[in-house]
Amino acid sequence: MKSDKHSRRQFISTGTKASLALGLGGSLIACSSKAAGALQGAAWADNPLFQTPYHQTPLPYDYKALEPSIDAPTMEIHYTKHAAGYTKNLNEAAVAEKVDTAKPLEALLGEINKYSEKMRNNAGGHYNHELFWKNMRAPVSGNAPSGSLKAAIDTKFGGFDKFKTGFADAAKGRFGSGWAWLIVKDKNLLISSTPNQDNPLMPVASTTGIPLLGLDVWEHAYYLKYQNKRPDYIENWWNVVNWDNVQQRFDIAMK
Ligand code: MN3
Repeated sequence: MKSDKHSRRQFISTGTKASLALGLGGSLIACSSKAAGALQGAAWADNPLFQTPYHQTPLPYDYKALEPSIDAPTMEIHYTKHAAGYTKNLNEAAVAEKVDTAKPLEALLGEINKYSEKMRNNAGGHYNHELFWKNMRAPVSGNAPSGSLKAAIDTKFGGFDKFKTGFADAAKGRFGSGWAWLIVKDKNLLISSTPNQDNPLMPVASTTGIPLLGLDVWEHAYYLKYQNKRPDYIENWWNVVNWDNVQQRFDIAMK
């Protein structure tokens, strides 16, 4: 285990040196230290929960499982068309840019500024959706975090309701298309958001960190059922958050 961690650190360190070698100019130091921040503490990166493959994994439930919060037609189109499109385009970019797709996608996201715009959009798109599906489950009444995650949310945000308000504000406030996030940065919980298909693993994100929970606020995620009412979609989405999955990610991110 120890040697695995060591080799992962070496790999990340090599990646950082490779970005240095590209000579990105004045912003170089800020970028590379952000990348190191996002991938810091390689223990989490060694865990299978944080090793996303370059192919779509099967949805952990059927298309109708998240009803009424998210309707079956939306889920089917979202998974088979939108998300599948990102996966296909990611793999095209990976061939063109000679990426080793046997390695987890997280490593590439941590140095996304070495790659094309097509890679950024589709690596982000694929990663974000793979996480999003696993962040959800069939609706649970009174759905809420428990245990150490609940305690950390209470300490950081002053309670679950205040956290939900802060997260929903980030999701509603994201102009146009993007994502809202709950992340761990330097062993602290933070709420953030990113435009388009960016995510907090990318050094280009305004706030980098380890993603625990992501919410897709592209219109394709809710328009069929909610039309322009993004706040209603967000409100109902809380019923299908898989807090067990978020807790597992939290435990690993805090190690
Ligand atoms: Mn989407």
